[in-house]
Amino acid sequence: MELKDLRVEYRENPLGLDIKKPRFSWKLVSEEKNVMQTAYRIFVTKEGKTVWDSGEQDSSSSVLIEYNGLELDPRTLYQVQVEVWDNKGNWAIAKGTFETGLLKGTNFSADWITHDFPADETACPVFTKEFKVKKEIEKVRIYATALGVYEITINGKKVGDTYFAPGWTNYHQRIQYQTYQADELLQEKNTMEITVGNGWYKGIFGFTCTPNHYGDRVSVLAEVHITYVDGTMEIVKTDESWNVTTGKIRSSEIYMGETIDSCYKNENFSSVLPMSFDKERIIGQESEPVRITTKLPAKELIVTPKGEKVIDFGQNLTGFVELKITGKIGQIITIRHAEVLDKDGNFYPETLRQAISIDQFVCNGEEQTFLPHFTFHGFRYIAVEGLEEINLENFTACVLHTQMEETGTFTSSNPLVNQLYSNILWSQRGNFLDIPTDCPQRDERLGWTGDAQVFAGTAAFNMNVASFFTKWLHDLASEQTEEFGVPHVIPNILGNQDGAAAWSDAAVIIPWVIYQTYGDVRVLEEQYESMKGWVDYISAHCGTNGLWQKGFQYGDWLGLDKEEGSTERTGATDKYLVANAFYAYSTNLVSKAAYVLDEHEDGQKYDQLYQKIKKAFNEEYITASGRMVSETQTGCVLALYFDLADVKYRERILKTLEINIANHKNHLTTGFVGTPYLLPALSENNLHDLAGTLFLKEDYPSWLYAVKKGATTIWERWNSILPNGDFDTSGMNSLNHYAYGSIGEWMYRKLAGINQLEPGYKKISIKPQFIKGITSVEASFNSVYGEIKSAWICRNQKILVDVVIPANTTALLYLPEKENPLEVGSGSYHFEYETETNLERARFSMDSTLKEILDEPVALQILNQYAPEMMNHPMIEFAYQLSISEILATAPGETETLFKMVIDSLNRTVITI
Ligand code: RAM
Repeated sequence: MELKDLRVEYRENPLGLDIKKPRFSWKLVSEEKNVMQTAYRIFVTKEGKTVWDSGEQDSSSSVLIEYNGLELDPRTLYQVQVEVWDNKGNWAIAKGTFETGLLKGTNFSADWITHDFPADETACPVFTKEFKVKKEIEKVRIYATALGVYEITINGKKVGDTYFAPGWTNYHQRIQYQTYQADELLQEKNTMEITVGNGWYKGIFGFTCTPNHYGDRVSVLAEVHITYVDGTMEIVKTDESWNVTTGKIRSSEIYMGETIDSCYKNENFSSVLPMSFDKERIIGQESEPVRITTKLPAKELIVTPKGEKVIDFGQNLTGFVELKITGKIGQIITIRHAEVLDKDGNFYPETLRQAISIDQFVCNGEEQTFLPHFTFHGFRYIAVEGLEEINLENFTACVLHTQMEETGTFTSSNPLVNQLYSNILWSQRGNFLDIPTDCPQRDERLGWTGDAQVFAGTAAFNMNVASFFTKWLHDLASEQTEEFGVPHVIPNILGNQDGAAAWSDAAVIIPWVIYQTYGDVRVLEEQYESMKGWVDYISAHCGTNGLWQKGFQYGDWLGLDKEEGSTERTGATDKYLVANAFYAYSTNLVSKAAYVLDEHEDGQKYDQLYQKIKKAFNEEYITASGRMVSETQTGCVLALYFDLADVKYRERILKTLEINIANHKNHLTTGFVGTPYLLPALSENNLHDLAGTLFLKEDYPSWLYAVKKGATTIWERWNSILPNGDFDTSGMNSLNHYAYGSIGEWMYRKLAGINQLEPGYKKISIKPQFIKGITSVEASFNSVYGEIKSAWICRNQKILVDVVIPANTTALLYLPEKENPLEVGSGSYHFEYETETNLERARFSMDSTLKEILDEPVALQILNQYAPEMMNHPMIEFAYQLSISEILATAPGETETLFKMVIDSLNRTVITI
């Protein structure tokens, strides 16, 4: 047995940790089966002296164990040693470190400094200081933050490799500082520069593209702590001795892009001005920083019909382009960004709305590498101007996001499904840039609570999102109104907002997801007031019937079931039905959280409230014979999945749902709110086959429709690009919007069958559920205990299942087609047995639409050959969305034989599985 992954607050050997009671986690790794930890002991030492010895604890806890020793000192390195014993008589040890930051309460002694440039100056200020180092250095730490976004260089070298520090928080109450290790950067004579971009603090942001959301002057605060070998220390800090000038970054805005003039030299240094900004708001960095996590080479050079020189990176992404070039002095290269080309193949930046996203580089005649600093773009294509000849090797797309550990994998026998999975992952990468944003490209990029809420479950499979969401939830709580209403975007720059269902419910649902995924109780403790407050807010807005039926709601946002021609975005489901479904759901979660926190009185109180809401919900929204007020997919799904409908109504509601789906020819109509629960509700109510049918639909509207249209990220709308190649023109059409990626959770939980029976996956359930059309799945989730794997193949009358259960956990294995689950401990398991099941799917049937069939080029060939007159028939376009059986109901008999033949030969030739 070995110990791996010793973590302090989810991080490996963290630097600048600003938590008074950090928590330790580790993983047991063993070749043996059924391994459980029987005891642990943690030592924490400082300069060889023990500050905490947990003593030998007979316990299987190995996740998030809280430090309980002497009070931690700021800026201090601690050694951690964990010893573990297992039930097989083994002992193992792991060692690590953490270094504390300033520790909140220990304020910066530096001063905030700013400049007095005229208001119309767009160039980024560069704050500078020269200083000497006289003695031999042992270590150097820099603690810094800014109002704006900043980058530090020492002697021309960038300090650290992170971007967009200090990150976006509710600056009215919280602003993070960062800690950097800079041991190797100092020389005898040093120049330190801190460049500050407008960022979220002062920059142009929000729908209205207005600046100064938090203040109209950027500012910086920094301390360099130099420890010498002789034990003495010196601090260089921002104060009135610094100078300020402007530098090569002549303008920079997150939405608008950046201009770097490498010929620009400014020797006009002026004195800095003091700035007053409450230092009490300063907190340590809470989540992982933003970094360039991948670089993608340029794939193809395209000259568009309009003559634009366009480079395709093959992937819609968030970040910027690095350009290597030896240009002429003063030569200007302009890079514009777009997610997509239009149907004629021209550059199409419309999805960015007013976020013009233009980077400009002015060359200095030397060999140069240009890289923006304080802007990011959502793009797959760039249009390049100012270069006669384009050499693809000189262009690289840098992918930027919060650097979270990727914890999930998923592959299947179906390439379209694999592409969908990739699209979900890329939309998460693209939108987890310091805060969870709705989209990364247009003049929005806001922390919409609803989007984060619906996607959180999937996000937590794909990546370790514990610290990321913890930080954001702290902001959420800090932004709640006096009545505990939750704004719809966090951080909130949209002004006064009251609560809205499913959006504001992020306050309750996301902490619960974090607790369930990582066994993290602290997030519940810290958010408890916020969670309860939100539910109490709703209660205070209820009528005498105990239901919330007034005020603004987003309903089932972008649901397709609205009336024909309606421009309403809230879907057809009664908005208050949605609101009360979430009211009930959140109340139930608050009750559960209360029990976890040993708040039994609250637990009972909210449970009673939950029962009351359920009763009122049934009275208001379901008739005595089981009809729902909104017989929409979302209406039915919420009533079933949130377990709201009385048992006596469930069967009828399920039937209603089934009929609704059939009426839509097995297509979904759900919006943001219903989509995450649609397939789970079917799978959990004996309609898993139907869930599979919906999941694998390839025509509009469906998940795979976008994939077939070439999507490399998840679209905001089911119809972001219409079947004929036109774009949605509502003015709200992002091609990188993770909300509908919420299907990822169902893929992990149902297709791969990976579920937790206890928080943190201390007890696991593996229950793969087959669907027709997928003959194999291989998925894994790296839980806080270690990697869980579930893989299956069902082909040629054989089922093969491979499962890996990490040490220190147990699992229930539900093998497909076997009656009783197996109870197992850790280890790798392989099963092989006979089956009659055939998952190979005849993709086309008489129920397929003409469109679906014609999308296969072979079908077109066959039809053109045998029935050219039909293909030219004026009604053919009208019949596109009709199924073959529907067409046949009105068409002459011999067409039937023809279609049967086409379908048969298609099923023989196109099946890829
Ligand atoms: C749009 C956002 C977001 C959604 C809100 C209600 O502007 O893109 O996705 O949550 O509206």
